[in-house]
Formats: sequence, structure tokens, C-alpha cells
Amino acid sequence: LNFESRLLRGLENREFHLHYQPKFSVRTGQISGMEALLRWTPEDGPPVSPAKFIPILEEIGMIETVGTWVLSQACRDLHAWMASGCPAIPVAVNISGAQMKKKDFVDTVAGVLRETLIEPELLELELTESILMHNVDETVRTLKQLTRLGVSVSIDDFGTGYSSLSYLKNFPVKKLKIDSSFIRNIGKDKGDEAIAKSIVDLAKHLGMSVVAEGIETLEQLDFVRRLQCEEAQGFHLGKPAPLEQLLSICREVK
Ligand code: G
Ligand code: G
Ligand code: MN
Ligand code: NA
Repeated sequence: LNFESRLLRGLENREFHLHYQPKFSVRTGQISGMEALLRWTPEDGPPVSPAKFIPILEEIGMIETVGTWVLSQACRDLHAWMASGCPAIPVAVNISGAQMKKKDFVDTVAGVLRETLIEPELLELELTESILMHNVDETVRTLKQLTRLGVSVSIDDFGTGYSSLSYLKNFPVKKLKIDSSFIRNIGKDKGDEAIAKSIVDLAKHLGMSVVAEGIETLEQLDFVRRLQCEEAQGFHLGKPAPLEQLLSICREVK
């Protein structure tokens, strides 16, 4: 079977599931959120990265269906999380460009919230800089509708796209996620450290909070703490894992 056929068969066979990666408050060390990450393990092979299969889902027009499933599953999982006595924290869902461009995107999000009875304030959408910059007028309209709904938006992989900084102030966005490529060389590359610091400064001046992603060492965590990043995420703090694993960590803490 070719890749596309395996993908379609995988959808039919329910070979897709979600992992969650925690985010932590840099100040308190408490879990502050979790990011849903789509996983596909074909019955006849090793797991395939979403970086590989999401572009194909977009090409074959299936990203909306799958993306809506991710949204509802993440909201249902948040229910299970809270039902186990874990603290109410936002769940973040990555949104692809093709998904966000759909006319009924905001309605779909509203529908999922209604059906799952999740408060809009507990849902975060992660959109990359490139997606937001694609059609700025349209983006601003959509972001305003999402804000009105109560849902918040984070800019993912910030610093790697081609964002025009002048547009940033017009986006009703609460959070920037500093891309891991700048975090990776902290302690080794003064240029990347300067970029990370500048992104934090920019965000603060625009009233946005900052997540440092890709934290793999204590040194990197200390650095972003000195910059006063609000949140941190990365393998040093917690790897993507099935919800069940995250739940057991939350139970141990209690
Ligand atoms: O989890 P991993 O590092 O393999 O993710 C690779 C890429 O796939 C990341 O850019 C991540 O944002 C993206 N991704 C993971 N899950 C989803 C999803 O549910 N929807 C979309 N659109 N992208 C996702
Ligand atoms: O593009 P986005 O930021 O959504 O990508 C998220 C992906 O980044 C996750 O799926 C995860 O696999 C990966 N990731 C998360 N933390 C780390 C980290 O500390 N190091 C590396 N190399 N990848 C990470
Ligand atoms: Mn993300
Ligand atoms: Na990212």
C-alpha cells in the first residue's frame, strides 16, 4: 500500500491517538497546561511523525475531520483529567493552516466546546507564525471571533516564520512560544541567547506571556527563568506521553 492508502486505512482502523506534553509554571514548578500531540502507529509498522502525515491529511482533504476529532478528544480527555481530581488547566491543540482557513472553523470550535461542556477558557489553540501571517486580515477576523468565544490562541514556533513584527500588535494573542531552535543553543551561542531574550522583551511589551519550548537541560531552564518566561516545556520537564501517564504523575503529587 502507498502512504496515502495506509493513512486512510489507519483512520478507518482508529490507529490514531493523542499524547500529552505538560507545560509548567517557571516560577512555581506547577503544571500549568498540557499540549495534545497527535500520534499514528500503523498496524504494520513503527509510529509515523505528524510532521510527515499532517501535510498529507491536508492534501487529501482529511485534516478537518481529523483536526475536529483531535479537538473533541482533547476536551474529553481534559474532563477525565479533572474528574480524577487533577487541577483544571488549559489543554492546547495544534491547528493546521488548512483547518483554520475553513469558513466554519470558529463554529466547529464552538460546537466542540458545547458538546464536551468544556469552558472556552480551558482551550488554547496553537497556531504557527506562518499560518497567522498567511492572510493577515482574515487571521485578525478569525482571532477576534475566537477571543469573543473565550478561547485563547498561542503563536507556536515563534521566531522561525516570516512574521512582520508590525502585525503582531494587531493579533489578539495571549502567548508566544519561543521555538526550540533558539533554546537548544543556550550556553553555547550568544546569538541565540540574544534572540530568546529579545523575543521575551517583545512579548512583554505587547502584553503577551511567553512559553519556552524544547527545554532539555537545567541550564536552559535557569536561563529562561532569568528572562522571566512564564512557562516552560520540554523533555527535561516532561515528554509527550499517554494521558494515563500524566494522570499518574498528578496522583503522585497529591
Ligand atoms: O509530536 P511531534 O514532535 O512529532 O510533532 C511534530 C509536529 O506536528 C509539530 O509541529 C506539532 O505541532 C505537529 N502536530 C502534532 N499534533 C498535531 C495535531 O493534532 N494537529 C496539527 N495540525 N499538528 C500537530
Ligand atoms: O511544533 P510544536 O511545538 O507543536 O512541536 C511539538 C513537538 O516538539 C512535540 O511533539 C515534541 O515531540 C517535540 N518536543 C517537545 N519537547 C521537546 C524537547 O525538549 N526536545 C525536542 N527535541 N523536541 C521536543
Ligand atoms: Mn505546539
Ligand atoms: Na512549537
